[in-house]
Amino acid sequence: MDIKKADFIKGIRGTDPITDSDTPQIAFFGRSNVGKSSTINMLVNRKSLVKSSGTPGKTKEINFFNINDKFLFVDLPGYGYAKVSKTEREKLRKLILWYLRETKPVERILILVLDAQVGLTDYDKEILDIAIKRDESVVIVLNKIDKLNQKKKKIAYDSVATQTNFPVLMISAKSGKGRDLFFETVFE
Ligand SMILES: Nc1nc2c(ncn2[C@@H]2O[C@H](COP(=O)(O)OP(=O)(O)O)[C@@H](O)[C@H]2O)c(=O)[nH]1
Ligand SMILES: [Mg+2]
Repeated sequence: MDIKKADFIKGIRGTDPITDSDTPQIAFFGRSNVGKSSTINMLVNRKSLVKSSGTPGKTKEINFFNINDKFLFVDLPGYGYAKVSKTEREKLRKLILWYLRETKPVERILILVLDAQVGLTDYDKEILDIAIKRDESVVIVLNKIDKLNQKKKKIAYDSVATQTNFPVLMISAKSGKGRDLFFETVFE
């Protein structure tokens, strides 16, 4: 996909008209450090549209980006960052669940980003359970596959694919591998 435009619109912490806009939303979920921000930057071919790594403070909001005036990328805060206080973590969890349950976009696809070496955690399963109950579209992305050899990639893929009926893709935000497949799958 040719990205002609990728602009930050705004970050929100609660009710805002943008959540219910009629522009399709592609929303990135996943634990802290799995590479959500890096993945978005790779997909839009920008080095730092989204601030990535080392700045957990930056990700307390749900950030919206306008892509090609056609759809929105939504970067959700990462859940489970160890250095964040329990109260703060609970707040983020509530914000993420609020976006998932209470907002009503006309069209939305959830992208659940996992670290290929870690696979599905309880947090990811909680997100998937809610998505299934709400009949949301989901694509699971196994990131950081540049760190795995062929054999480990297969193990990582099988372990996740046997636990879900959603499409599972393998990508590397670092090398760009899987970018075309991502857009094909999401816009199929
Ligand atoms: N090797 C490798 N490292 C990655 C990849 N994607 C992200 N990272 C690194 O993982 C860390 C967390 O990435 P970030 O995008 O900030 O994760 P986020 O918290 O989910 O948004 C950073 O140090 C990234 O450079 C990848 O595909 N391969
Ligand atoms: Mg991030």
